[in-house]
Amino acid sequence: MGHWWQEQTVYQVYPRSFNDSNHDGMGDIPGIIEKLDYLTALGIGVLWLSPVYKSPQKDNGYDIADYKDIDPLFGTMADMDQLIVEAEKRGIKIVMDLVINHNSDQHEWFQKSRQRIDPYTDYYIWRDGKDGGPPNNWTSFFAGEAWQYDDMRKQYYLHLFATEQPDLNYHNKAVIEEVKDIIKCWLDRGVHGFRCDVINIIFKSSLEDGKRQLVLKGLEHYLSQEGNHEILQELRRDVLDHYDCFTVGETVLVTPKMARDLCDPSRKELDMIFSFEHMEADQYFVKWFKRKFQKKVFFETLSKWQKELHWNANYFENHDQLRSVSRFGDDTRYWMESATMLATLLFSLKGTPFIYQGQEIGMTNFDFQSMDDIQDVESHNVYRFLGRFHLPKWLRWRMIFKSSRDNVRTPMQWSDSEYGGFSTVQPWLKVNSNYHTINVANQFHQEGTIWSYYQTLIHLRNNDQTLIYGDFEKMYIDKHVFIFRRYDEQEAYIIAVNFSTKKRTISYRGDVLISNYNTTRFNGVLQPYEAIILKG
Ligand code: TEU
Repeated sequence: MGHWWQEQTVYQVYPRSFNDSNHDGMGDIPGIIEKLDYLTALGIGVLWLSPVYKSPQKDNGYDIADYKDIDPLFGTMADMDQLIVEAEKRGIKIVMDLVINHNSDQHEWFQKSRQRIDPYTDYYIWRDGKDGGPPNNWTSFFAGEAWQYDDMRKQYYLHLFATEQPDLNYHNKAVIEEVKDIIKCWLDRGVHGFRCDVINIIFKSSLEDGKRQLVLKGLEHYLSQEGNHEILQELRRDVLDHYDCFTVGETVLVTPKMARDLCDPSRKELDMIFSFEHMEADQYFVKWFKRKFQKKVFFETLSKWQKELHWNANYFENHDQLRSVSRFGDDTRYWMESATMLATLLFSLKGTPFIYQGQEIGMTNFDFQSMDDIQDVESHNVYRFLGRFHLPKWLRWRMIFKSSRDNVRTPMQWSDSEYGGFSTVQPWLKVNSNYHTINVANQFHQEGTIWSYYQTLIHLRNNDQTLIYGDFEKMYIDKHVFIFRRYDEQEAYIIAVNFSTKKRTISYRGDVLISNYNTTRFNGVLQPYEAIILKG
């Protein structure tokens, strides 16, 4: 009926924090291979690998220096080939991260471009300065100006992310040909798709000044431009369509209309996209300004995207976000209940479910003590940037620790042995001190754990056409409760979740397909953080 990538659950591995096999404090590819049986047991069909390419690691691999080589931190190309083969043996398909908006200033193309060596001279976006400053007023996603002056070339280059991540020039056909070649090379090696990093901002239509706005000045010149669509169609037509693979776009600041233009099947661009709107229900304006989690906004937003798109890439966590149990649930008193409730919601929405390593055991946000515990380039840039406005240190620190991406990047908690069983030496980022209680060994194949609940849910969804393909209909939303229906000609389910610490009465009753309270016959009262799927 559909495609394999609609029926499977995708598990995201953040390689540096997954499993360290060679005792250097950094996760690696052989470490992932060791854990493939673990993923099979969970029921995973697709593994998305955050970047393992050669990289100076300024942005943990999202700054690629060679798309066709593996960083020695993570292993070798032989390890990578073995991972693909071993995964395939277990029915797991590998999906790579494709980062093509920018790469690293250490990439050979950039090094040659700085020296105006052809054909690389125009591979990046170089301009002369204006009035003694940068070419325009654009600002970076990582705070501050989006331009860096290069002493060698005596010009500025554009970088929408870190200074060490120069943006590629998509007005240059040669760049598009390079990208096709990279995609082809990985598909030929046996991977089955790509998660495409910030894929809706790759084409800059003009380099005019941006509108006056507080952050991301310049956005209107590069967000989802027509040229962007043309490139995606070309990649699809010339390469992707010749393979059994899928693409999921990471699409920043996307609206439903933009999303449809990117993943409507008839347009042949992307297969699905990650939208961000539901992740904004606990912030004002940008993520650094946190506010109380607005549950109703969260439910309404999820509902809206369910209605607006024919197929969603559903997620509550990834390597840039926070731990969902800490963020949308209650990671102390109702840790188990809220983690399993969130899981039920995720797996009963229409679309492909994506989970992030550690989510299946309810890992929580990190217990940082100071800026020294944080490695992330974005966090450090923003901390410094806010200093320019004389924000006191305590306030800046508060903003960072509440929103830093390092909250989810701490090492995977495998057991209660030292360093959480992730490594035998001090890892690159501290292990959350709750590893003594929250770890895989405590939950793996044990009744009544978050892990086994995920396993059950994955199995349930994998084998239920209605949960996979059924239509979505919103039934009821209030400040705590979200109820919706999934249905097709054969079957109908009512899904109800209670995002509160109090019991809530709803007007539905009936036999339960699954509940995180083991309820079998539902009498209308939802327990704190209870989730149920009702039959019929
Ligand atoms: O993220 C893009 C992106 O929008 C985030 O950086 C976002 O701005 C930030 O995390 C706020 O929540 C992608 C990758 O997922 C991220 O890890 C990279 O740092 C970034 O692109 C640059 O490649």
